[in-house]
Amino acid sequence: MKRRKFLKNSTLTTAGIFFTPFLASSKEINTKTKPSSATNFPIAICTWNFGNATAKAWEVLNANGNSLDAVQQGVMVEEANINNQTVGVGGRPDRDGNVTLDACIMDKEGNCGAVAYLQNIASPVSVARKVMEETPHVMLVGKGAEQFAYEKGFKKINLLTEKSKKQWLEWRKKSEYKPIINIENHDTIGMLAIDKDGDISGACTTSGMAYKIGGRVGDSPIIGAGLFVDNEIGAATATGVGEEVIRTVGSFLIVELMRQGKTPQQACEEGVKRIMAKNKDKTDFQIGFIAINKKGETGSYCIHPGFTYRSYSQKGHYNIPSDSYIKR
Ligand code: SD4
Repeated sequence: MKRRKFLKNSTLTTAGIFFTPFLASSKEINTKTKPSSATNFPIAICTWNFGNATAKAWEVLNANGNSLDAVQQGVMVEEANINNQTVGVGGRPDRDGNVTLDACIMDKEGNCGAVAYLQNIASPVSVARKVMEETPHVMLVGKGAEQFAYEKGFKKINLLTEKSKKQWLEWRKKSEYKPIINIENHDTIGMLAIDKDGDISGACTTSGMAYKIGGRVGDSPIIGAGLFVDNEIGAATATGVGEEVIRTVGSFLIVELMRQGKTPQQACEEGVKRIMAKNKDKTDFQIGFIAINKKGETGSYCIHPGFTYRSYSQKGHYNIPSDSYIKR
């Protein structure tokens, strides 16, 4: 369901929690992998209502695949989805009309790879994984990242769809650059998964803020900001105004808070509160965090109502509305 529609239809209470089972029949929740009663894994969760992405990740996990493959293949579903105008192909361009993509991936060993300001490549997360596995580096950007992708066999494609081009041309008439993302204007996918062995991985991928200044990079490809995984503790990922997430190193902060004993829910709440403490007079922006701990417990928190996350495990496939700092 489109988020705008979700907001309209939602009967979210201030308590903020009710579960919407995804279309999937209960058959999809089959029993190849059985968690013990104290744990809830395998599991995949992702920002927003991307049920096709979590379904793909679950397919990998349920076939005894590892969490790294699950998160990569899961977020690739949205990278290829031309109707998602904040990720991959079909993403909204910067103010000059260039679609520039940011992504990162992190595994159970703490290995990580990232690309930023990458153009003309459909799956930045896959390039990020190549950076992680086939180079001594963590992050490649711009032309260097693009060249690297071609060397690894990725094809050059036009990321700007007619729909995004039309909207950009319309925007150009006024060229009103608003660095604040409207809360209706972002759908970055960050995904966290635990496989049958209890190992955690994460991935995050985006085209960033619509009509951003050329060269701008947000939190999504920054390890610690848009994504962080510590296989001993848990993982977190973010969506929303990247500048604010970077300022608090949001995902790292949340994992560290879990290390100190907070639940994923408590840690996400504290992460948002830290951001709001630095923005006393500014509330017109959205950020959503999701987190998972080693047991497969999950949590989320956001600034404004409307953020949801998907969860797929033996317990079912749900779209879970997040509680928020600002109540409706
Ligand atoms: C960014 N965090 O580039 C991303 C934007 C986002 O959904 O989350 N969009 O700042």
